[in-house]
Amino acid sequence: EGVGVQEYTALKLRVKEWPEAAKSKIQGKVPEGANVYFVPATLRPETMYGQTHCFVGPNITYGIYEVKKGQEYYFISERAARNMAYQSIFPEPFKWGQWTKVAELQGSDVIGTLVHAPLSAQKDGIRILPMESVKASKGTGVVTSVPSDSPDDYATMMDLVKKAEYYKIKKEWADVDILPIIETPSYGNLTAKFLVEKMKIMSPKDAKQLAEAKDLAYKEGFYQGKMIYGNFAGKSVEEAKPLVRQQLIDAGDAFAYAE
Ligand code: A2H
Repeated sequence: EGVGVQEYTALKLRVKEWPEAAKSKIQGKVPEGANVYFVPATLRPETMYGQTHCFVGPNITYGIYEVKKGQEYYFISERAARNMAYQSIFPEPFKWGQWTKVAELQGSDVIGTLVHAPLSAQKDGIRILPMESVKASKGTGVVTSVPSDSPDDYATMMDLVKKAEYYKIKKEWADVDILPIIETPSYGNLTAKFLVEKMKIMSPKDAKQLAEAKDLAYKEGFYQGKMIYGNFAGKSVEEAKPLVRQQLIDAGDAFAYAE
């Protein structure tokens, strides 16, 4: 990928309910009553109202890392934990470059976890689901899904709904209403759906086409998009993006993460 620094917004999705496979792996390692957060890295904080799921790579190894002893823990890739340690994201008593892993899990262990997603219109929570194209080498290895505006997320969601049995998930976990949050002149108010259908993308494995759709969606959304939902409805996406980001950070629901 490109040179230079990518400034992500790292969002904190609090676990409300673990599946059995995860429970047995964290028992005795994560204290009872502690908060564990899935931490996706996003470049589109203004879209967080539209979160419907959160994706992990089923074959990726993740860790649960201590942030505040007995109180706060992050579910992320080992690589992200190391990067965070060198960005002083883990507070005292951790020194720069230090981190503590309390448990290790596969993405497949956490499928079905229910998490609370900040700003999402899905107030009861969203589910952790599998996405084969998640890269262990990017961000935190956790991707929050916004199927209204991300073609990758939309294509993955459609596949999960269609093949719920194959993916060993409950269909209703995947089949969530898609909320229009941004209006654009060329693609309407469900940019990802529009592009995936127009370009006849049939599967999340159509990588080349999806890359093209992602480019188009990103440019149109950022430069021409207008918010039609949330605290900054009426503002342009360009204006709203830093405002939503700051609001999330001020609320303690997100932090800056760079790589
Ligand atoms: B974006 P860049 Cl609405 N593997 O967030 C695969 N994809 C990953 C990832 C990983 N390990 N980590 C982050 N990402 C996704 C929202 C969004 C995103 C929308 C539209 C476009 C979009 C909701 N998903 O990204 O390669 C995350 O998805 C298209 C650029 O570092 C993150 O932002 O440029 C984006 O890719 C980071 O991609």
